Amino acid sequence: MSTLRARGTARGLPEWDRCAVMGVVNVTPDSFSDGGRWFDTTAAIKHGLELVATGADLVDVGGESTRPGATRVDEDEELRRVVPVVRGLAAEGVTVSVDTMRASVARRAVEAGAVLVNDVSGGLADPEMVPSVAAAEVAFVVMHWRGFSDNMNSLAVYDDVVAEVLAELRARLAAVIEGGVDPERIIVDPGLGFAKQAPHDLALVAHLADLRALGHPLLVAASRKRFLGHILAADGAPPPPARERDAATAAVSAIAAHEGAWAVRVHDVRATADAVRVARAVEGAL
Ligand code: PMM
Repeated sequence: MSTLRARGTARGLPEWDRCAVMGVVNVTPDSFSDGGRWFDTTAAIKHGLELVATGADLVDVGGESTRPGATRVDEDEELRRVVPVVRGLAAEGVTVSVDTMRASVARRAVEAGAVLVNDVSGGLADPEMVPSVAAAEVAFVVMHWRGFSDNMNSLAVYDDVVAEVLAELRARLAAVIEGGVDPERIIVDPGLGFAKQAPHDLALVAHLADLRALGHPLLVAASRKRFLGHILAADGAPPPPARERDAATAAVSAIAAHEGAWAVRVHDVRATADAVRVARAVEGAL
């Protein structure tokens, strides 16, 4: 079976002929890599359209920062940030996903045109999320998650990170399917940087094939994350800032595409779109 065919797609989403590129629009003042830049609705919509123009297949809109240590935004504020941006992008024909842990935000975003709910907690943060996604019949990202950002670093303890993430994801997938979400609509994600230290993230990237073997389309979201900063830090020097990690991000995108990922979630779309094209050309030459 070719890698392309093995990649799979999620029902309700367009089928891409390669690893898709998910561009990120964080409508937040404090996301760790682009906080504050797209905080205004008009700027956020414009940025989403720019991401599509540079090669994004879909755009992920979020209104709550999940950077390590972040505290939660309140529900009204999250709705205020997210819904108009989802509506504006969907009205322009963009395939939109909503990055939220709240069922109310997911429901309103779907009404506004989102076709995928990207919940970094995999439905654990809000008991209404799984029933809401099941009822809405939209695609759902189930990410590996152990707890909220304010204390997730203390949860980054593993004997065998790959085995434990796989086991916890399997349990989560079973619960989400038991809760009524169509298995064909579920995408899995290892949750790089969430309750993980740099060596954990690296081990997971090295074992993407095991994550693929869970049998669902795979989303990989390495963009600008701390483990890339660790890799890039020169001897004794601090890691480069988040916005100087885009070449490293594109390297992971090429690896993920080669390993059969369904999509990669990135801030800098252009470099990753090229990386994915290269991976596809190499596959084509096999
Ligand atoms: N990471 C962030 C936000 N949303 N969604 C998924 N599915 N997977 C991730 O790893 C993920 C996510 C945090 O990154 P950002 O603040 O730079 O957007």
